[in-house]
Amino acid sequence: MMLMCVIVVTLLSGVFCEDTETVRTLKEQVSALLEDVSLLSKNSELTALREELTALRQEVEELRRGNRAATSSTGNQQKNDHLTVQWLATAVSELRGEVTEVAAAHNTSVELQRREEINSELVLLRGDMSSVRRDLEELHVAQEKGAVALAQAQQDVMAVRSQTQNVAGLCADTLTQFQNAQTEWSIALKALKKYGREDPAYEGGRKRRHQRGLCAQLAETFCGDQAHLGHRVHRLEKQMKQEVVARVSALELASRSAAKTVFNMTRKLAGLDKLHHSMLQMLESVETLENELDRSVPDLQREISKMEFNMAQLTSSIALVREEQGKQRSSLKALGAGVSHRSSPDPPKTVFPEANDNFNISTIWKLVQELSVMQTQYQQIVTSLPQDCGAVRGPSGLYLMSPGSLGTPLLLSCDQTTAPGGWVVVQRRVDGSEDFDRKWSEYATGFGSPSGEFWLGNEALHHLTADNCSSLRVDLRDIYGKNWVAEYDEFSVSGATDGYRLHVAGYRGNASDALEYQNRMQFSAVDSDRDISNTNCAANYEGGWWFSHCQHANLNGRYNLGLTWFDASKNEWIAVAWSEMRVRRTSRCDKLS
Ligand SMILES: [Ca+2]
Repeated sequence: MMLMCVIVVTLLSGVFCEDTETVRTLKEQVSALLEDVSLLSKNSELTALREELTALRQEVEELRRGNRAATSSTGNQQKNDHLTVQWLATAVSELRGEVTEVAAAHNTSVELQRREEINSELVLLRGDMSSVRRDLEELHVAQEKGAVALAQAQQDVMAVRSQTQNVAGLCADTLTQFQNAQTEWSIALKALKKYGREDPAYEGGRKRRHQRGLCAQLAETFCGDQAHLGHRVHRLEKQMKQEVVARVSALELASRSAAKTVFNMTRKLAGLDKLHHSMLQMLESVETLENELDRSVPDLQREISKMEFNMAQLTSSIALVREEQGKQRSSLKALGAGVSHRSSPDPPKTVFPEANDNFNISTIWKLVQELSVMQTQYQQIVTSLPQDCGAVRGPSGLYLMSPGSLGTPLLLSCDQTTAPGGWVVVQRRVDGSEDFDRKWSEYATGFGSPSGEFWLGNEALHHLTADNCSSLRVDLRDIYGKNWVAEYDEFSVSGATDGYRLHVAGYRGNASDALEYQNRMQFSAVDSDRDISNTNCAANYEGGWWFSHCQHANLNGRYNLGLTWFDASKNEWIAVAWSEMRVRRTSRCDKLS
């Protein structure tokens, strides 16, 4: 192929030397065609192209020969050359179109190959389909055969039933015949006997013989019939028995099978009933559990918040215990160092004042008298002081007072703003600046400043409330800024000998009656555990209070974590950030007095 194309090009270049540019262009086109042809050389459809190229070569040869013959005639040379070139150009363009077609055919062949693959797969699928169809047809045939056999069996069963009915009818007929024969036989016998007895002299021996012959004939006939009938009846009875036995046994078998099936079905039904019942119960239980869960969710949330609060308190307590242990270790070390440094066992010398010569008895007596006067004046001043803030007519503030039988003046903080006024503020927590983790004696006398955080003192509280004419108002503000109030119509604190026991009654307010849990309890401090708990509540919560087991309310505990009041309505602990306790004499006692 390549060689052929090269020849074509050579011929073209030799013949049309004058039209060199056109020929060059044609050469380039032919080269491009050669490249295309070389790419498609392996394609089987190039045969036609090859043939056309051969034809082209032959035509070119003829042209060459024609040119050589007409060399002399130069008149039409140029015209012929032009025509040839045009023809060649047309041929080349045709050739190119054919090459394009060949390429397209090549692409088509790839597609055809794919189609063939798909076709082969389709053929395989068709084979599978026909196989399946055959199987289905076989199954259909088998089904039809089964249906025919079933119909045949049903027909057989019907025939057997008909035969059985026929046999039964025949048997009944035979029995009827037999009974009729017996009846006739007995009638005949009676007639014979009658004739034999009543006509001994009638017509003589001829008639008697005839009767005897007739009688014998009848007897023979009936006897023969009777035997035949008996035989038939016996045979039928036997057949009937056999059939009946077979039927009965088949029926028994079927009945047993049916009974078994029924039993199984009943058992299954009972099981299903049980299952259904259990399912219903389970559903009910699940619903109940869901309802209980829904109901208990708020309680659980409250418990969780309570536990979180307690956890925080415990964590704080542990940290403080550790801190305290560290302090105690330091103290022990210091004590040990002090003991080791004590080298001289000399006892301390006590200096007693020596008697002055000028200090005589009369001077002492005079001094005692002056002192007595001063004491009387002091008592008068103290007695003239107001006993509580109810007697104060001024605004809120600090006033010197002498509550009850205390006998010593106290600087009390009066609150005239909170209705109805006349409140003695006995406790205040504001910011945790005052240490409330104090001993019994400090709680007895009181500590802190009435203008800030303070505890009035158990002794003062006792004297303020000893006549049981006081009411208590507790004001709280939680860490979220919400205000709470708990008021008690009755409030009193017993004396030191009774452990400053708490008494409250007549609650009202929005903070719940949390003090009731600790009502009638003695006061406890870190060094005086008077609660009913196995632990030391005052030490745990770092503040003195009327603890029981330990607390539902505590306003003297460690600031933030120790300050609590239990809100029973929501079952939640109020995290107290600010608190004030006020005491006021009630109008009830004023009326009594
Ligand atoms: Ca205790």
